[in-house]
This record gives sequence, C-alpha cells and structure tokens, in this order.
Amino acid sequence: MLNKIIFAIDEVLDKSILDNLFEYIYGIKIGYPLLLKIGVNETINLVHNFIKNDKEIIMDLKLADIDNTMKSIVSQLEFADSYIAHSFIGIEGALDELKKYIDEKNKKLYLLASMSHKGWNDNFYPYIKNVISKIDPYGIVAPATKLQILKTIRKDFPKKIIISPGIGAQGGEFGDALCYGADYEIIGRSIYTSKDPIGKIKEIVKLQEEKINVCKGSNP
Ligand code: NUP
Repeated sequence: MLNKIIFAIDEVLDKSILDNLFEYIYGIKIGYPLLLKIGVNETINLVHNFIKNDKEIIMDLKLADIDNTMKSIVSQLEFADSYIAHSFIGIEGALDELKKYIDEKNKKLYLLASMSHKGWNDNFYPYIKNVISKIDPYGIVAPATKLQILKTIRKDFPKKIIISPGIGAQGGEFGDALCYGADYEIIGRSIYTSKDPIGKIKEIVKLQEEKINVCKGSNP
C-alpha cells in the first residue's frame, strides 16, 4: 500500500482515531494550533504510538527568528524528528546556526521554498533557492496548489525530500503533488474533519494510487 501521507493535526482529535489511522500515515505534522490547545505533554501522549514506532514527527512552527531563539524552541520540542523553518530569514545568524544545531542532534531540517496560499510571492524564489542551496536542508516544503512551481523546485533540488501541503481543503487534488515531484502529501482537514476519517484516508490512498498509475512514465 502507498504510504505517502503526512497527517497535519491542527485540531484536537481522539487518540483512538489517530491510532486507527496509523498504517496509512507516513508521518505526522504538528503546529501551533495543537500545541497551544493541549500543550506539549498532551501532544506527546497523543502521538505516543507514532513516536514509539519511528514514524516521522515533523514540528511545523515555521521558525523565522534569530539563531538563539530558534535553537531554544527546538530544544524544548525534542520529541520531534524534524523542524520546518522559513528560508527568507537568511543564513548568517539564523539558518546557519539552526542547521548546525539540528544536525548535532541528529534531527532533520525542512525549509519552506514556497507557500500554498494565493498571496505568497514566488518572485523571491531565486533568493530562496540560493538560501536552500547553501543551507542544504534534509527536505523542502513546496505547495500542491501551484504545481508548476513545485515542478521547478523538484528540478532545482532533485535529491531533496519534498513534502507538499495544500491538498483537499485548499484545493489541490489528491495525488497531483506526487506526480509533480513531491515525496509526500501533507493532508489535514480533509481527514480530521471527515465523519469517517478511516474511510476518508483509505479513499485518499486509492486516489493517490490511481493518479500515480496515470502519471507514471509520463512527464507532467
Ligand atoms: O505553504 C504551506 N501551506 C500549508 O498549508 C505550508 C504549510 N506548512 N502548510 C500547513 O499544512 C498548514 O499550516 C496546515 O498545517 C497544513 C495543511 O493542512 P490542511 O489545509 O490540509 O488542513
């Protein structure tokens, strides 16, 4: 079975529901909404089975500050495997030290290359691309709502892991990002607002598989 879903949990949900989704999920992405609603310890309890079984836990706080502040944030969230930071903050005094710190802890850094909302300005992409090339993160976040920019980012960074949000609730179609170069699709509301999250995630996996079968071999 295809295992290409990173589940974005931005709402409090029942631990038993989450545990029932286990086999369909590659990893979990946690951000401010959940951390602020239930706190760090409750969040750890909620995703306990995923931590225990080595599923990737991605902390999406879109770090965008000076090095010292970002390192302090990361040090308080060591249950995570990976951290997402903005690229626009630049290298010296920010991403250089953050990357070093995360490397020392054997954790992973993802940098945002472009965002999924309409107002994000991709005219700055050449600057962002330069920052990403110099920092050399483990992975990149790139939007499923803008498939051409996703394709460009994949071409510019052929070896990086690309994770892609904007599917379902934001309009992207399930499976499209996988065809345009993403390794994983980040999906939140489509699953956790469904009355039948397990039925929904099974349906999503099926749609992803169908899309991949069609685009495989072709060059979108
Ligand atoms: O460009 C981005 N767009 C985006 O939606 C970068 C992100 N990190 N996200 C996050 O992905 C967003 O904060 C949310 O946690 C998730 C998408 O969730 P949903 O729209 O599927 O509910």
